Amino acid sequence: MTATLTLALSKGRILQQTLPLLHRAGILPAAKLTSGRKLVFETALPHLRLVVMRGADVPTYVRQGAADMGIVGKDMLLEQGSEGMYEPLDLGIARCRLMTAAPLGWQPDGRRIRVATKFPAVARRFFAERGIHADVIKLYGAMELAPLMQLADMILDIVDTGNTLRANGMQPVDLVAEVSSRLVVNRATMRSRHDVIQELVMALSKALCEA
Ligand code: PRT
Ligand code: MG
Repeated sequence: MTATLTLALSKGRILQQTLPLLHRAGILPAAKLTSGRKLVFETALPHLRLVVMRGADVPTYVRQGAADMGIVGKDMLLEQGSEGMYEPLDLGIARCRLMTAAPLGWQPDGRRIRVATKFPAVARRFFAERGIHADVIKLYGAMELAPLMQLADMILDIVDTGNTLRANGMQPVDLVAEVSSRLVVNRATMRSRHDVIQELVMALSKALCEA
């Protein structure tokens, strides 16, 4: 009797793009993942269960070993760090970019730049590496609002089509990082359950090739 492994899934748009991948990998949830209030799901595989949670919580669960594996955006890993985890697979889904952006026509004037973002650690690192003095302002909602309201000069946010920026009179400035969703594995689990994990990684990479 082998202990059950837990795979933590990020809900929202990552989950939508994870479902076909799981299906092709033969990981079939016992109930529909996207409806109802259920959070934990058995699968057709006796040794694997799925948990659905906020993407921002996945690294914490996997780092602590409360979940053995996770599927999460690289943006979250860059913000929270990958300590205690391996990142064996780039799933190539939910692709986007972390970018800085500013109102059209905005020019730095030598003063400290105020940057609004949901990714303060990424922002501090990005500006520090460039020797730019930036005051980072952590926000939770629409970043585009901050320059409109003179709370910030720039933002650092996720950009996909650029439509959100354009609709608010802003333009991308610098690429901070390319983002896609990754499979992460708790380091201790990787050692103790190497065979099962390897099998799962293989099944998922095969599913990626078929995509
Ligand atoms: O509530 P919260 O937004 O924090 O999370 P959520 O549970 O709603 O998750 P969800 O569904 O928003 O997914 C978030 C994850 O998806 C991120 O961590 C990324 O890894 C990935 N991802 C991929 C995206 C996008 N594409 C994306 N376009 N996350 C967010 N966006 C948003 C972005 O915030 C911005 O407002 O889309 C807007 C930009 O899109 P364009 O096309 O207008 O440029
Ligand atoms: Mg969202």
